[in-house]
Amino acid sequence: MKKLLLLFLLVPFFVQAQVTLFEDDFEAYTATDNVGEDTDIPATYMSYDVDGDGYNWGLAHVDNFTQPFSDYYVGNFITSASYITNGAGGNGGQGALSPDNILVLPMISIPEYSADVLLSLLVGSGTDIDFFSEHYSVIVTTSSDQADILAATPLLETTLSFQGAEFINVPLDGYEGQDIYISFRHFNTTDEFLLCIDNLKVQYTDTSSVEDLEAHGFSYYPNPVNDVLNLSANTAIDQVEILNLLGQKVFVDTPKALQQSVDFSDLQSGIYLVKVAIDGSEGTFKIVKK
Ligand SMILES: [Ca+2]
Ligand SMILES: [Ca+2]
Ligand SMILES: [Ca+2]
Repeated sequence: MKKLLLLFLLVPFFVQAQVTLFEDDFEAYTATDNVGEDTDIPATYMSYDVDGDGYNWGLAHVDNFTQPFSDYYVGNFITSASYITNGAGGNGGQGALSPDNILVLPMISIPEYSADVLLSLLVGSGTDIDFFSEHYSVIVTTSSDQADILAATPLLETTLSFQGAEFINVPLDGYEGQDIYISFRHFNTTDEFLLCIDNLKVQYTDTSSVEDLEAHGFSYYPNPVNDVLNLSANTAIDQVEILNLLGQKVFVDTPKALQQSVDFSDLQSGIYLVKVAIDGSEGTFKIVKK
């Protein structure tokens, strides 16, 4: 019994899990070695060459360069050029460019019960200490069309003020329950060097709680449970999921009924998270198995 009480103290009552929606360090791809001159992006991404010069976002690897790119980026990263070194890469180099290149991430579904949705990424310049003033914006749209991306008000628009790279955070508030596209636009820059991106991540805090289910008359008993957990509501229970504290799903069912019994008799003693969905509302609560 003492052990059980200790577990209660260690686990906060409200479930406020940090959830990763999207993550990419670009290490799963093969970058072609024609730095800044190519269009080799991951298949799930899109890009637009708005200025139409044939140069666009492309994957590169730190080892593609004679300069020390590994000081700032790890392995593969994605880059758009405003200058291509003469003789570099496959096409012999082009000198100065005035890019207007858009990179669009795969669609991301932001859950309804989310808060503090945050985009984080490593963004920076090339390695030339005199050429780092790349201008870029971060844009969120619910369509991946070029015209819609160009018409949207950017969440962030800035010019790199330093040589090197840094991690930045861009809050994505107000997109709960929507499917979004995040874009990076490299533009309003001429004759600098490279804008580079690595270590993309989108995460959020899961705010679902059992209060959201109370409007549907939801209740459960007993807790702690020996054998059978009984769930009931006055609207059909759409889904029940049970996870252990390692996040492993140990039970899932879609009863579509006002009542549901869950057999706990084969589960080990300990704390479980029960996730219930009713008519678009979601709630999570803890159950102790004796
Ligand atoms: Ca990387
Ligand atoms: Ca490449
Ligand atoms: Ca271009």
